Amino acid sequence: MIFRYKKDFKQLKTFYRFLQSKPCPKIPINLKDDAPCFTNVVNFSDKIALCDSVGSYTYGNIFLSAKKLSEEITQKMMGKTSERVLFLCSNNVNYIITLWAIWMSGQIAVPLSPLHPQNLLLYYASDAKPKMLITSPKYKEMSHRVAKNTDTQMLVLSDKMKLNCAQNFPEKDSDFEGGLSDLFYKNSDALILYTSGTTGHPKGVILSHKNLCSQVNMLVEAWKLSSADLLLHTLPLNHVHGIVNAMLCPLTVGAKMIMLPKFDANSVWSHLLGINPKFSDRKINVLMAVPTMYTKLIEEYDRVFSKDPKMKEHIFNILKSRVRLMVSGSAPLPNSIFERWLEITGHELLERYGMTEIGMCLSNPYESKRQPGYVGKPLPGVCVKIEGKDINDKSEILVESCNIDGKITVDVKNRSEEKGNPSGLLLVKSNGVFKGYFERPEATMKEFTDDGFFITGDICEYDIEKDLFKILGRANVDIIKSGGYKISALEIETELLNNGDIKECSVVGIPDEKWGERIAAIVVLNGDKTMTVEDLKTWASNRLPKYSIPTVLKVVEAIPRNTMGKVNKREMIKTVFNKLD
Ligand code: MCA
Ligand code: AMP
Repeated sequence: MIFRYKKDFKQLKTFYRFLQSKPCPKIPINLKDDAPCFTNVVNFSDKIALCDSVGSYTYGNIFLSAKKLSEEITQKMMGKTSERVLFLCSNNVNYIITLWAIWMSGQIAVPLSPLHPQNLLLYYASDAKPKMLITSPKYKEMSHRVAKNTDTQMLVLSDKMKLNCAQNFPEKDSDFEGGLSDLFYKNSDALILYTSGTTGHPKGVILSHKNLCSQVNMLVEAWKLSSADLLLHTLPLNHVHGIVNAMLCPLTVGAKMIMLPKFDANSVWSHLLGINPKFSDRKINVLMAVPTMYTKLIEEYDRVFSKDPKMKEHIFNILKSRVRLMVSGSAPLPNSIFERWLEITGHELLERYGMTEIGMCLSNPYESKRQPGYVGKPLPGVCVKIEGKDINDKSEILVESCNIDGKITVDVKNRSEEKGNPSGLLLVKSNGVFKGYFERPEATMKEFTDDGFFITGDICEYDIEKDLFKILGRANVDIIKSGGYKISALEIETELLNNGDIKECSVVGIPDEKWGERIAAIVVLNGDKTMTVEDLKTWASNRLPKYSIPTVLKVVEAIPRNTMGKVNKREMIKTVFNKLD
């Protein structure tokens, strides 16, 4: 969608006036504790839920399409429930129909990403032991190979499903009853999301319907999400950020979404400014994105508007008056981006902290000032602790903070002037915290304390004076965050060692303003072999997801080791790449 910004400037001004006048109604919703969001559809069945590149779809239509598909799934599953069903769909209505259909038939959804290479898809398919793989026609071949290799039955969505969903209108007396009993969902698993850790292969994080409801409800409450909202969805749909925060939240409250097939800075600006002709009557008021997306939006703004003061003023006025919430998360938001975004749009980005295993946990306030570099306080229903070490190197709790029944408490233990701000491992407890890793009871147990707190692996500080939490980074250097993706250095190293030219390697994340961290490989080559970063990228292109492929390569004679023969990655980031932590 190429937009000619200047040419449409006049249209933008007229539209701006129109926007000022039309508030959307808010439909009151009773938030449920453990039922999937399609059970709310009866409250807003004729409302538009989604606009994608094909058309617009009402809640009622999506519900009815999902119900039809769920009958097919149930039949193919021969009545069995709680089986894993993989699905591979683009970011459009097919994704929501399929997800709802899987839940209506009582199965557990395992979303796959088209960005993942064949070997990774095969790994997920063999680990999740699915009974079915559902895919849209676009990914039929790719999915067929996965299904065949793992002996999974495949269901290809009809080409017409999307069109039917856009065109058919529910009868007046349509029945929006669907799915299984309340009791079933109360005790059932909903979703498995794969996440990388510091050891072994990616693990499946099991989230129950209760977990998802809790994750949704806390955000609806904290960020005042409602049916009056129109959210621009630009995130991948195999992570909590894109699925729960940006999709299930609006679907639960009856809000509207514009879903882009993928993030594209030009297209996001067009939508934010309401000057995309196809969607010109839609005013976006909520955006959720990772810091790299905001960086890319700023780059695009500088490229297109920097020499046009009038346009800059209009952008500021439109976004300031129209948008009510812009969230950043999944990785630390650099202060420079916070400040620049404020200057361009008049908006303080609301930074929050979360994780696949726990959903969202800490958030800056919705109503008062947001502090750059900080992630605020616990969200509703969340308790956190900071665990440090005492002088005998024994673990001790330094801070405990909870948000219960609308009241946030913070208890700083053994407080003293000399100690400064307490910092240490962040521990979390809430109804949003996952049930466990799929078929890995021992790995699950290792991640919880005796009193049931999840050990995040993030180092957190409580700033006593500001009364705010701050994330200082990961305890383990082998977890890299790049573009908001969590990436295991060890998984990349394992893959690189399959390259016959590489004798030894070490992978690190080096700090980068745009990507958070860049993936850098330090390699020792066999014999007189040579390698450029382009060679490495080409070789890795069908072996690793694009975002996991090293973009920095250093060929060395030997991997630097300390006197004990150990590789110190933090030291290596400083010495080999001249970067400070
Ligand atoms: C791509 N490139 C990179 C990286 N990725 N270079 C350095 N570091 C990287 N990480 C290079 C590519 O090789 C390519 O180069 C060029 O940059 C453009 O890449 P492309 O993939 O086209 O970029 P993009 O499509 O614009 O992707 C950027 C993105 C994406 C949209 C920011 O990374 C993204 O969707 N991130 C979101 C991840 C996310 O949702 N995380 C949530 C998980 P060349 O042109 O030479 O090929 S965390 C979560 O869910 C928890 C609960 C939470 O807290 O939210
Ligand atoms: P994932 O497991 O992919 O969901 O990624 C979760 C991780 O992202 C967390 O453990 C943090 O390391 C990181 N993260 C998420 N939000 C933030 C944030 N606002 N600031 C710093 N790190 C964050």
